[in-house]
Amino acid sequence: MTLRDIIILPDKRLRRISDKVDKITPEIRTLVADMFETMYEAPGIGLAAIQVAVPLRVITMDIAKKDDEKEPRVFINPEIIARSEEKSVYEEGCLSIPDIHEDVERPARVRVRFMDLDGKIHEEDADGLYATCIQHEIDHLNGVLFLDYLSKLKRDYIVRKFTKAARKAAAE
Ligand code: GNR
Ligand code: NI
Repeated sequence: MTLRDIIILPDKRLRRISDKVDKITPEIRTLVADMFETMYEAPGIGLAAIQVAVPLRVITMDIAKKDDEKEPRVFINPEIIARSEEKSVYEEGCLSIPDIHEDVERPARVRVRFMDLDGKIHEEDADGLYATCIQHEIDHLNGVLFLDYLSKLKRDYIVRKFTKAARKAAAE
């Protein structure tokens, strides 16, 4: 397994729409193993492949509490097939936007269809943190960031801050 670099705002690749996986190849298995290593090391509760610069519809997740047993989950070509009317607000963060945490309102419950590493299709109902996280990750596959749900004022402020930091880092 290999730790991969996580790309950070304002990297334009975060706005790409990721491609469907049409076959579980050894490369996909390696990608998933590397994503788990990278996600646990960060640490984060979810990771989309585009965050390690791979534009494929692959997500890793583990929302188990810190001292509980690990619950690694893989979602390939995930789709939200139903959303609740009811909303919930959760304070979100993103490994590609470090140190920014803001409240985001999303559907409280979703039904998700996805493929596992054996090519088997599953459907699951998600609520709570699972619902928030799967929506956040599927957004990444569509080039959407949690920033997009904030006011334009907040979003512009955060993007500017990261753009300045990147410019400064490049000049050093
Ligand atoms: O680690 C993460 N925590 C988190 C907290 C609230 C809502 C969503 C997330 S996902 C984030 C990791 C990440 O950036 N995944 O794309
Ligand atoms: Ni994220």
